[in-house]
Amino acid sequence: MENFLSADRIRTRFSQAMSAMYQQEVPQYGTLMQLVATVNERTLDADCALKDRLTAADEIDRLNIERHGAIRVGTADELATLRQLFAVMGMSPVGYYDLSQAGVPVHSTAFRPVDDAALRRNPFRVFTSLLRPELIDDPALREKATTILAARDIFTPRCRALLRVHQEQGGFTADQAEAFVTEALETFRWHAHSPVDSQTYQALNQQHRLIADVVCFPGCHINHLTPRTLDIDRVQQLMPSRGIDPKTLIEGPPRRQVPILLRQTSFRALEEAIIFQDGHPGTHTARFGEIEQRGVALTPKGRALYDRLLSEAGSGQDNEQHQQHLAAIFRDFPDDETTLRQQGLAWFHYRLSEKGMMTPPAQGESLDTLIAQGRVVADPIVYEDFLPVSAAGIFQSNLGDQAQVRSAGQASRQAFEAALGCEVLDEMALYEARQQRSLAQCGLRPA
Ligand code: OOG
Ligand code: NI
Repeated sequence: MENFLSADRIRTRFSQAMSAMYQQEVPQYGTLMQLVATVNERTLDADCALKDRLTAADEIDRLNIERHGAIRVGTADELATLRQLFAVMGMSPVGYYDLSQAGVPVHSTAFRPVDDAALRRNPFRVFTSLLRPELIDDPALREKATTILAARDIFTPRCRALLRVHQEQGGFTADQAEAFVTEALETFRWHAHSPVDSQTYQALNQQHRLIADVVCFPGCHINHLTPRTLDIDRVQQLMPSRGIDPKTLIEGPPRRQVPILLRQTSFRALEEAIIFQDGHPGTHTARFGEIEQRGVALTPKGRALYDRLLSEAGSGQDNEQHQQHLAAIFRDFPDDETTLRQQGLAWFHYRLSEKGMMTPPAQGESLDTLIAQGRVVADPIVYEDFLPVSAAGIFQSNLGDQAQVRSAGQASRQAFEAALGCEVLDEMALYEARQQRSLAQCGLRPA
């Protein structure tokens, strides 16, 4: 049916509606967005090479609409329904993240678009965590949490009905898509009224703040949204001047000539007033804002080097010192595109230049020669995923810096996939396939 709205359009409509709602709910997020837009503009003005680069790679247009969000759910049914909801927007579950190692009783995936064209249009991602009730030690409390979760439906009846329509029709008309965005948004809205009594909340909160956050609300409120910045150090520096209190450390790799993976920082979660089911007033700390700077995706070899250097560097108490220390440790990580490419540390997208189109690659010509002659251009492939160690650091925005690290169960990817109703996609396979496709399009044999 050609009069269906594309999944890309629905995703963009949804991510815009989500952003508008969150700016209303958490005005500081709007302030952060403005700051990011200003810094991005200045960075591009000051760096023509970067601007040309992003323009040529078709990255400029997506910059200001680009963001990710995060949610946490309580049951397999909720996760499986979210899978259908995000599928309508062209988003698939990619990657498995075990956060229990960092003392957070959840495991997660990222719903995001996967094909090149969709990523170019709008790479909106939602980091989605599933509570692991088996990590609640007290059996009575575990039972209670499970009962509360089983009784709620975080989706509106109309949303569920529309999901069925989508499955039958294989798409949405413009009107149906509009209704769907409105209904789907309800699942992610903040509720100042908790359907549990204050005692239950206190008990769950004492087990772990995240458990209370998942169990004690009628929906899975969006807990942060994250615009993409071109200069995270600058935004971190400027946040206090806009009345925003950033977390201490920027997570991830240090600042580099060639940015790799993902650097992130956030502001501390707000203390918000809530009313419990028994009428008692209270507060809940869950929602914050975050920024991210994305770099090139690493191959398994590059990732292994990243993981080794990151763990060697450890953590710190002061951002400036920590960044200097990181930079020193990361001297062992090549910092120019040619070496990253030749050593197979990062993924690249290859394309023919105008010269290359006039004189296409012939059999036997090496990639290095073609690049040196300016006939083939290698653009870094942007990392579209998340980092478990950084994610654990971001969860702390919620938990306070002195958060308790607790022992945790085994990673359970199978249990997560059973709840989801399908396997998660392997992000490395996706990057590799993209690189291979681009080589094939240049008329080159995959490396
Ligand atoms: C998710 C934290 C992970 C990120 O950017 O790494 C995340 C959460 O707090 O629910 O969003
Ligand atoms: Ni995030």
